[in-house]
Amino acid sequence: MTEDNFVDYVKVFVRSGNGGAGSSHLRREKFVAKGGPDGGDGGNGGNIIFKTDKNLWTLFHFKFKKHFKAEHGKNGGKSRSSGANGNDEYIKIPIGSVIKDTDSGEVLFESIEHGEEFNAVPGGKGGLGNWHFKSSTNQTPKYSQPGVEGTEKKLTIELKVLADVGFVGFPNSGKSTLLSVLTDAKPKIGDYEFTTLKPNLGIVKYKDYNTFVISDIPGIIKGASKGKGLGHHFLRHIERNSILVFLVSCESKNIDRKFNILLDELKKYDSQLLDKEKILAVTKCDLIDKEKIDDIKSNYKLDFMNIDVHFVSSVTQMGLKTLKDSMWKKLNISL
Ligand SMILES: Nc1nc2c(ncn2[C@@H]2O[C@H](COP(=O)(O)OP(=O)(O)OP(=O)(O)O)[C@@H](O)[C@H]2O)c(=O)[nH]1
Ligand SMILES: [Mg+2]
Repeated sequence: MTEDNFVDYVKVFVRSGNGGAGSSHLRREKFVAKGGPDGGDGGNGGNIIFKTDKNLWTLFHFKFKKHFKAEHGKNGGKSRSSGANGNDEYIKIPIGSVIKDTDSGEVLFESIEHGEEFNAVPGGKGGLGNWHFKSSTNQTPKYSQPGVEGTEKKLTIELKVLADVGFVGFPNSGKSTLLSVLTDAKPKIGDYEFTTLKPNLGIVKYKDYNTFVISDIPGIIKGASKGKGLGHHFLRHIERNSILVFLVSCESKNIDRKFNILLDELKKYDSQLLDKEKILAVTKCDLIDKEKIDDIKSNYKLDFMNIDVHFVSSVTQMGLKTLKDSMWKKLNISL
């Protein structure tokens, strides 16, 4: 998936169908002296229905269509014939979409499973035909109800990536490179900060038949939770990850401190993120020798947090097998 195709935020305009009007028809037949009221009911307007589809991965399809209208209900007819209901308008969304009312910000729906439906805007009800209003005092009512108008809404759709494992790290820490060696993904890699501007997803094949999904998000820096760098906009993508892998480059002077900054930024965004299973990967270890690795090991003070620490290199593949084992094990604990 190229970055340009990764659309994770859209605003759409939707309108449900108007209800059809009830009919105020009076029966007129040759041999019936006083034909009674026989106007049928109007049909209901079509609904705006969102449907979750596991074959969609992004909101890219909204790039070209942002206005959706459901069909109006048909008017009622004579002989109590009801007007047809308007067709519903179905809008497909990927799993992990959150639909909000744009004006109030209220969350209306979160899509979790394939096939789920959400009626975001019900169609207007059809009006009743005149025969409903017949009474002892009014045998031939000419009154029938008009249909209720459809409703217009502005909705915002946000996509939270539903990957099993989320990569979290400073810019340039090697997240995208690691994604590219562990999975089939081909993200952009660069020797500069903020190479990744949109999340990337990749699928890991584990021991013959198992698979899991990793998401790589843009780098996080101190102050990200206050909007620094690319800000915290992307942190919502890791809300749904089962486990988090933190990446810190072995070139960092103080690995614990860097790790703690990352934890702190996450905590400021949403403290629940820290309840997830965590792994620390010290990256680019091909750049240092074994002595330096031992030195780092004896200096860091992470043991008390019960964190699995892995020394890895995407270049030499060092530590990647045990990192995969650890991700798989933690995924299966947290499921
Ligand atoms: N020597 C060495 N270099 C690496 C390794 N992994 C990544 N790099 C280099 O580090 C730089 C940054 O790599 P990226 O994978 O783009 O880093 P990132 O964390 O995705 O960066 P952002 O997208 O900017 O947040 C690139 O020049 C990579 O070639 C590694 O294992 N060893
Ligand atoms: Mg990157």
